[in-house]
Amino acid sequence: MDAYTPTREDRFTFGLWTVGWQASDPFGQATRPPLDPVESVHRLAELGAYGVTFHDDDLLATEPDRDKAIARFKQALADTGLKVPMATTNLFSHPVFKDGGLTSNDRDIRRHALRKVRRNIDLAAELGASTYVVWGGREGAESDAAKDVVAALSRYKEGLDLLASYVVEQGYDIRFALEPKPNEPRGDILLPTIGHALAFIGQLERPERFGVNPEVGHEQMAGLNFVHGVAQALWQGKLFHIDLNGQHGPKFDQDLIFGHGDLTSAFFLVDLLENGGYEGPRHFDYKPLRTEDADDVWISAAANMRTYLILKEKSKAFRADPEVTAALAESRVPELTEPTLSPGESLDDLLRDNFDETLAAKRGYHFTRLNQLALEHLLGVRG
Ligand code: GLT
Ligand code: MN
Ligand code: MN
Repeated sequence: MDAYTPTREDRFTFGLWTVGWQASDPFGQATRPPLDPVESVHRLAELGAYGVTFHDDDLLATEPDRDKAIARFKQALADTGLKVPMATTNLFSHPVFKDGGLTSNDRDIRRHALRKVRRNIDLAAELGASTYVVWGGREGAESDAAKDVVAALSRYKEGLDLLASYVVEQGYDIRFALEPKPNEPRGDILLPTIGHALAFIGQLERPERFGVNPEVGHEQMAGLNFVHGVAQALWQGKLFHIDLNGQHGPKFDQDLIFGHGDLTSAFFLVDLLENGGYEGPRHFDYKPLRTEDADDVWISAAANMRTYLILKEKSKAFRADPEVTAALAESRVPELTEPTLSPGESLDDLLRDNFDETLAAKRGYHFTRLNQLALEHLLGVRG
């Protein structure tokens, strides 16, 4: 037990598919045996997690009988007190979804996908989940000839509108969180970034029921700044959920442990989440490395939470440091929160300003000093 030991109040959650990943990849077979979801629930509870999340199919990892699998899962939740804040549907593993689920060219498959989501939404509601994630990993194409993207977006909207209406009709306290990803497994995936997803939500019948579930690595695969994307989602009141993990720049989706990729970005992300009004669970969507054995899996799960808590402490120390406060002021960071016009002022009033453009252009912002201070906090040589 130390200051970085997680407790339920930290609200850390894990997908069953994360610790349960058997590590088969396009080039090699599984390196770990299947993991019983019941064991995952118990191990995560012991490590201090708050909850677990799941795809419909994850529950069937070691028990093919759906009713039995659900009963065993429920018992494990009751035994440990672990919550299920989020659930989702697997519309990507089965070969039937090779051209997508809600946007497959095949109409029968789209109807099948809707039935699959509907059934798992019922289970999600029963287990008390308030967020339903939609990651359209197979909703996309490899060839621009193969997909009518305009029609696909209409079908995506149709499917999501139907599901949102269903949730409202049933009286479920569930909101949807769209998870963007630029590519992999499809060559190009629909709703590739946070920005695309936010814009798409505005076209839905019930936009208030939809937000985003951004994932660190997915935005970084697209070369984008994850902290900026999350800030915009927060600003729009759309950060319903978040997938924390690590990634080293634009390459295949690494799903590393949180902080094991771009650490500086992870520091500023924790700082934003802790101070920017995000109240949802801190959900880890990572993959234990393929090189790791069954025991290492739990070391990796713990590492996600520990790293988050260390960064949280670093962020606190950064903000409490008087030198940082002074540097922020010298960099005029707080000045940006001031509206550009004073109350009652108009554009005409600006004409009366006595502004010296040459002088203003000369002033430096001293961001280097500020960034170095952040880095030194992160490296543990201050505070
Ligand atoms: C899949 C994907 C994740 C999504 C999950 C939700 S499953 O592992 O790589 O990013 O969050 O469907
Ligand atoms: Mn990922
Ligand atoms: Mn994810």
